[in-house]
Amino acid sequence: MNKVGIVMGSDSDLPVIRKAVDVLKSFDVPFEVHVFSAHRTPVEARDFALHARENGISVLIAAAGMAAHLAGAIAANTTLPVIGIPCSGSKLSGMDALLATVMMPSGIPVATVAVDGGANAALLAVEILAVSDEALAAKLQEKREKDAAAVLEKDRGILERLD
Ligand code: RP5
Repeated sequence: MNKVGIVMGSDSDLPVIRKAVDVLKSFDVPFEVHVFSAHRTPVEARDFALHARENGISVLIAAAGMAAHLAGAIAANTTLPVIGIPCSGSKLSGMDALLATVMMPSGIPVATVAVDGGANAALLAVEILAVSDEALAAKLQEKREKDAAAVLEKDRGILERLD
């Protein structure tokens, strides 16, 4: 199966990445994880993106906070799909990272998820892989049904909780 490549700008982004890793593990999707910064280790970040495809990676996830140029810098060096996660934790609570990640110039797309949206980043990566993997698509459908059932279970119990 194709791999997901995950990169974070700092190990302080780990709680967000952990949510992504948990989702990938639940789908048995292989992944590799790195700490490379667009600003502090630009050469390593670039090399990771440049060689991602030949290293068996099909989708990339890049998480960073503050002036979050990591996802864009990764996307500039690969034609693989890149999913950006803006991380909170700065004085601007992630608004800085959100704008820096989402406002990409035409020609270099980054699919940006919510601030700290590690789980959705991984789900989107799985959905991309599932385009050409029916077994994975079936697992996604199963999860959707399970999640819906959990909401409906809450619906049935909501009146009692208001007593
Ligand atoms: C970004 O700056 C990182 O992605 C992190 O979210 C933020 C703060 O990094 P540290 O100072 O915690 O290493 O580059």
